[in-house]
Amino acid sequence: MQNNYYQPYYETMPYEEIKKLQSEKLVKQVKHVYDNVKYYRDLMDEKGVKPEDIKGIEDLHKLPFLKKDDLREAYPYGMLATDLKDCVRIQSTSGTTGKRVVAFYTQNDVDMWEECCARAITAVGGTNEDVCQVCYGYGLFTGGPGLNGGSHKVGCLTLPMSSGNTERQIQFMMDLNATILCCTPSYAAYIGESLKERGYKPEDNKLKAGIFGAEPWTEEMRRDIEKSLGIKAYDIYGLTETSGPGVAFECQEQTGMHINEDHFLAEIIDPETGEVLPIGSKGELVFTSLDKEAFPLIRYRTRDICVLSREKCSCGRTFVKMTKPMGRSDDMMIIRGVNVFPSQIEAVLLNSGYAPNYQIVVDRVNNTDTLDINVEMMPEDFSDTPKDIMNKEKSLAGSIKTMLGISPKVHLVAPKSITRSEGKAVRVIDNRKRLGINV
Ligand code: DLL
Repeated sequence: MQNNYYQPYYETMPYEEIKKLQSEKLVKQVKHVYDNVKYYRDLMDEKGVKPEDIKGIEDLHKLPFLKKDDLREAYPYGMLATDLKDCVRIQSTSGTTGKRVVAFYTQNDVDMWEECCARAITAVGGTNEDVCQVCYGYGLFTGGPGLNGGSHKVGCLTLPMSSGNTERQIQFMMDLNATILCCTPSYAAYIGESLKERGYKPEDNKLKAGIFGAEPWTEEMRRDIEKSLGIKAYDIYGLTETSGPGVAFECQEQTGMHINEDHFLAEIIDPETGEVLPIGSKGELVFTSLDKEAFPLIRYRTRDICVLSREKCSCGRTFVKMTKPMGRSDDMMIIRGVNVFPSQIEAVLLNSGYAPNYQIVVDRVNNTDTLDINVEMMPEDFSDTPKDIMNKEKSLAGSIKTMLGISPKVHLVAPKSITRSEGKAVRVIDNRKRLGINV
């Protein structure tokens, strides 16, 4: 494959020039945020830093971090840096009422985000001759809208499928000759299996590449997907807070994801101390969005653990590369593409009159994540008939589904049957680790 760039000027810019560009943008962005976002101005004042102290990226370390809790505290408008009338869109993190982060976009923000996705599509060989099937979820989740916009910018014929309804996905894929598939890696694996079950061979479809992300996946999974669909499978990374997918993307080398450094300034820090670590160290990824107008985040702690590398890439891009996330520095799990915190499940249990004695068991079966929650019955429930217990399990599963957006299997177990811990309670057993997935 040739070296395919969407914006070659930026994608192959010498590093010295990228640094210069980042410095100029950072100085402006810090002033924009200080002038318009009281929440962050207070954090800077508390630290004794003024916009004039930031003369370039070498001063970045002087600025305070932002965390997910800050964004929740500032919900909904506390981080907004423009007039609401200048905003054209919101997107939101998966999750729950109360825990949601709402991100705002001006038209320029949407354009920049879609260009990042267009870079990712072009990097896997996408052109205006391609048919791009987008089966990430549409709506508040950024996956569908982001790749949809990127596909338009490239000029692909875009199939805005959203997720689910695999029968229809396969029908459109085959009838309309889709050449690029965008979805979560677990859904790609499932589509591969479903094609096989229907008697299709990998060479029967016209797909050439897939752009898969939003959840952890392994090299083994990549090989399986590539085999079952007869394609090259590429990784894509991003998070709602910094726009969505396309913050980083893989090129033909498939050895890590190039971070769109002209828009996102990356740092690696020690998650315990906050100390900035040298390139090549494993630590928490922190982003500063250099161009975002409505929802610009400075030194935002992603909680994703990874390593950055500046080794020369055969694709000609000069942007720094990040490894796949190797885990998280908080307790967030990604289950069927949805971000889940154990505390959300605990809140439902407590609200429903249960004691906080529970265990969450996550696994991946046939490439689909499973979520089982064992909850101790209250002593007064113990005498209930099996039918009563089943009804209670169903009702609790319904409340948890309302909170998380995904359905768990709830199992009410005998009082005192969940092992009590003498130290930190082990609330989560994530069996996906046995598959080598970095959860
Ligand atoms: O998952 C955005 C996205 C959509 C990325 C489609 C790629 C493709 P959130 O729902 O806010 O946004 O979740 C962000 O998902 O902090 C990571 O922990 C995880 N994540 C995203 N991409 C990857 C990936 C979208 N390629 C959180 N590999 C991030 C592993 C990923 N984890």
